[in-house]
Amino acid sequence: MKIKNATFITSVASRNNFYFTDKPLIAVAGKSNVGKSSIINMLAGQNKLARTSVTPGRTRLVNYFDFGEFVLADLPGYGFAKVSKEEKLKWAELMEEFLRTQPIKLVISLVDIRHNPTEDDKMMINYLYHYAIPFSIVATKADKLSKSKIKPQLMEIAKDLRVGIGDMTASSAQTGLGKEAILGLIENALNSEQ
Ligand SMILES: Nc1nc2c(ncn2[C@@H]2O[C@H](COP(=O)(O)OP(=O)(O)O)[C@@H](O)[C@H]2O)c(=O)[nH]1
Ligand SMILES: [Mg+2]
Repeated sequence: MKIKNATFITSVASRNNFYFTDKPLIAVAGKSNVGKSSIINMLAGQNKLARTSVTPGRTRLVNYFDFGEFVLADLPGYGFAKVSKEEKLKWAELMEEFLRTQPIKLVISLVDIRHNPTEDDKMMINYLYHYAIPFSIVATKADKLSKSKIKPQLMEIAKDLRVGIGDMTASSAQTGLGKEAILGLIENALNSEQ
């Protein structure tokens, strides 16, 4: 699948304003700073479509992008240490409502390939199981590991998350590793009956 001209649609802060579209919906989830914006830019073949930041953002927004054949939702990041209990609750409410009500074809769930999944990562996967939403795990920042470490680390993460190795893809927004594989996952999801 080729992405021609992806564009930003809107940012949404409340479950009352989720964006409705006739196009299939793909979502990207993961903790703050894991590389959600970077992977969206990689898939789009653009540098600045989604903002990327060195300092993790606090904003709890769903950002929507039009990718032509589908709409991609960038979900608010989790696991940011400095947020208040209230903000965490707000995040959970927004996320649960999104996963429960939105017609999602696939969630691309990002984890950092260098680390074992956090409790928040596990909670995210539990949400996806709970709502029976198809998902695939993408392990980001693979350029930070030597090539020989990539496969063992993918297996380690798969074990921790209790998923099969076939549900894991390594990626790097720096080298473009994983781009075609992720577009393939999306294409399969768009072609599935669900
Ligand atoms: N080396 C490397 N750095 C990355 C990669 N993806 C993201 N980053 C960096 O990680 C930081 C957070 O990325 P961002 O896309 O903003 O994460 P988000 O908070 O999940 O949207 C930025 O400094 C990025 O440049 C990657 O594949 N490799
Ligand atoms: Mg981001």
